[in-house]
Amino acid sequence: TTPIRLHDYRPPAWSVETVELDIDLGIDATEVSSRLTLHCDPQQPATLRLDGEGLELLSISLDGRKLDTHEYRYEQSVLEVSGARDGSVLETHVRVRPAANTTLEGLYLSGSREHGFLLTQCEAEGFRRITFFPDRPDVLARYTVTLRADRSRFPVLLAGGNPAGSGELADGRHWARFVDPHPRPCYLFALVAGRLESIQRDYVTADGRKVKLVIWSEANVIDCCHYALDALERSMRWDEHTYGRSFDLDVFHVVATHDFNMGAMENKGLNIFNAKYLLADPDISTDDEYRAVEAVVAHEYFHNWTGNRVTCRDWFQLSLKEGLTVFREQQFSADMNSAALKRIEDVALLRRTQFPEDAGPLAHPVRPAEYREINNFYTATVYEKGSELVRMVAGRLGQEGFRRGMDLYFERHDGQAATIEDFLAALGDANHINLSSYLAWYSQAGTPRLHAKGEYDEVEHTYTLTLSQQTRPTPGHVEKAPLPIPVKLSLFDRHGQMLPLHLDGEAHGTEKVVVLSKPTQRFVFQHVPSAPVPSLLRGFSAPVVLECDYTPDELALLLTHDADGFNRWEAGQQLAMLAFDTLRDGDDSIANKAWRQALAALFEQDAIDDALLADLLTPPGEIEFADRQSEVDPAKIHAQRQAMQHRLAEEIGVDALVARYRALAAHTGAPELDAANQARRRLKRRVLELLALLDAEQAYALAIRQYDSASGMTDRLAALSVLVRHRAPQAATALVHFRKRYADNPLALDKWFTVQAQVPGEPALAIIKHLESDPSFTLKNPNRARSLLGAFASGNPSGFHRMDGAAYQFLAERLAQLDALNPQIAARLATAFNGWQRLEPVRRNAARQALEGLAQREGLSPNLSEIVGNVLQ
Ligand code: BAL
Ligand code: ZN
Repeated sequence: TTPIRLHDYRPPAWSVETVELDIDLGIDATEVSSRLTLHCDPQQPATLRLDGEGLELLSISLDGRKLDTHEYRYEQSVLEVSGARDGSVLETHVRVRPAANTTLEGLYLSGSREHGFLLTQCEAEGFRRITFFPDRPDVLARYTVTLRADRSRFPVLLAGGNPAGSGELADGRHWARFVDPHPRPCYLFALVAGRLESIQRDYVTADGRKVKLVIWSEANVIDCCHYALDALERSMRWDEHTYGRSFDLDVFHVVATHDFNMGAMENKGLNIFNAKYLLADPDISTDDEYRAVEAVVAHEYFHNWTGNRVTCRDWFQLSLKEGLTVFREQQFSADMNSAALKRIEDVALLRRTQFPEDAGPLAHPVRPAEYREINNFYTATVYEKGSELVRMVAGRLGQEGFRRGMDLYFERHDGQAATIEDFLAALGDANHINLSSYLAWYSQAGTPRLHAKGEYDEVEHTYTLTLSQQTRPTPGHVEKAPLPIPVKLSLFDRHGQMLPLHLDGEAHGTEKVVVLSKPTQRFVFQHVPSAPVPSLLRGFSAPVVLECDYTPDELALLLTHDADGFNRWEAGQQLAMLAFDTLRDGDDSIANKAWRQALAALFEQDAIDDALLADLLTPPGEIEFADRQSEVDPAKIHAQRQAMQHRLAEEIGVDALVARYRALAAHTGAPELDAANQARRRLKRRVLELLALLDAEQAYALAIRQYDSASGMTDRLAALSVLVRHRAPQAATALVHFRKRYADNPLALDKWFTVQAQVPGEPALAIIKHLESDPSFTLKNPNRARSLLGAFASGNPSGFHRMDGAAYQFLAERLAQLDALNPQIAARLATAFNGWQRLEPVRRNAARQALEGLAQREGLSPNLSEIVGNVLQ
């Protein structure tokens, strides 16, 4: 296939003003009648062409006249119709086969034939699997949707928009109609039909509109939807308060399904969620999962304005809605929970997922210049880095300025399909600032390296900070332009006190943002009484890799004294990196001592929030360590990281660990969700993990007791995970118990697979193969496939990267099988191979062989072959 290029964008020759869909639902066959009123752009008269994938065309007519076969052509997923003119009405009648659809795009069946329900997923290009349409986001139309079905099999019929009638039909059938007054792109179309239960609540918007909020799920889990309903209400209030945006339909439906490719989908008025991000219950959800539910509910809701009311002109602009909506969710979650912990979590995620993507063969700009398969571009770069770009701009404008800019963005582009230029222009115009220099961040791949060097002049009492930037080449792009990099900074004296900042003759308090926009710049601070320790990139003010020649003592000082929780953690992470780099082959080092001694001191003081302490006690992950190396040996990284933690545990000491564990355990009986209880559970888990490195027997005894007495999933899973990862003698019994206890709970069973898939090292592959024969394992369910194969290949480096390459061959085989069912998920799991070029030679050769073998297979989907082809480059 030839790539689609941003450069080639043309407005649509044909657009659609109104869509009337009449859908006759059945599990095996569903018939879709569509009536489109068409508009032709007089500037570019062309034959009418509509997208349609795998549709069985039953009849077609234009302006009321049935067409003869020579008047249209349906080939290679395009329907060409002759004779259409501006104002024409095209009617088509097609058949689709939901139960046979394993791609989970378009219309498909969730669950069993007997009990399951029908639903849709259209983003990015699934609508063309339901009916013929110009399937591109810049065609906005008004929708009227009528659903018809057997009442006993499909008692609930839902589509996006306001309800506009329902009634009975002959033979036990019924119908329901929905009208959406807001023009929208077809990727936001959705329907749901089946036996579902609901909970609901009335909501009155800030502008006085009554809205009914309804959450739907299968009957057995409806009790797990209350937390999501609360989170939805919090999100709605927050968006009204923070951005002045209210909901705009009479009813807002949210539906949970266990069969979903993504996390959730923001269909207008009918959000559909992967159950993993909607259901919440102490017995099945960990604290992290509760926060994820809140975050995803908010994210999808916020899309109603950033994505739906203002949508994307084309898929290259995907980050216009995704980066911005991730940013809005991050703001919301920071307001609802601890802002520092949220920032730590998000930066850790960025480093674990986006930095490796940006440093390898899959690197692409936040706004890619070309793609073959758009589904492959729902990436950490478009989402997470995209959010960081919005954050930089928002930081530049300040809270009020950003709000002004967003107001203008909505005012200008409501009801339109916009671009990233439009977004930056609105933000800039509202503040009389030209933000176009930030566009380079959107078009240039790769993580910039920010080099910082400080020099203190004892005579002049000046501190000169020299900042320089460099971005390494990415595939196909060698030359890199300098970017505007906002660096938020403070200076500390050697006692850990913040110093007042004087720059260019002006006082700036104790924190200041300087913007590096050239390859190198110098910033001279005056009236600095003594050689300072700079705290740079505070709050992670730009998505870059900071290179600064800190001494271990300087980092230990920041780790101990920085008042900002995020930066404190960051100093600890940098110190851990330094410690790791100097811990060669088991030898100790000064940096290592500094790291563990500073942490042991903090542990003893008991003056830090428990959750922050837990995060401080956690060194960067294996993937982050690997990301800094030019020749990666994952087994060695694992061993070295374990060794560091072992020394840390020794430094704290068995007695202190056990005492702390007991103190925390005494307080964490009930599974309450407040911050203090969550924090205690987080620290308790970390303490248990450290103890397991030092005194396995005692740790296992505590773990099994914690497992048995746990009143919620957080404690239960933490205990199980310690036992399983260490292959403790008690692990087998606990696993059997867990398997039985949660036999009917897919979300809990996913965790059972994942915890075993992440046993480090050599044993992992055999465990995976054994688990595949569990009757509940299936490649057909994306959550299940991810819980085993994804957790192994992407979340267990020392297990996946075996010297003998057997896991590479194994994954390649599974990817080929999965590809035949669900190309999107196969392509996503294949990204586990990213970074193979930097493996040490033995593994590198083995990975290459597996990838080449996979690439040569017949009949791979465009999704999987694009990823495999790119990774192999
Ligand atoms: N739009 C796809 C799912 C999400 O980002 O919300
Ligand atoms: Zn989104």
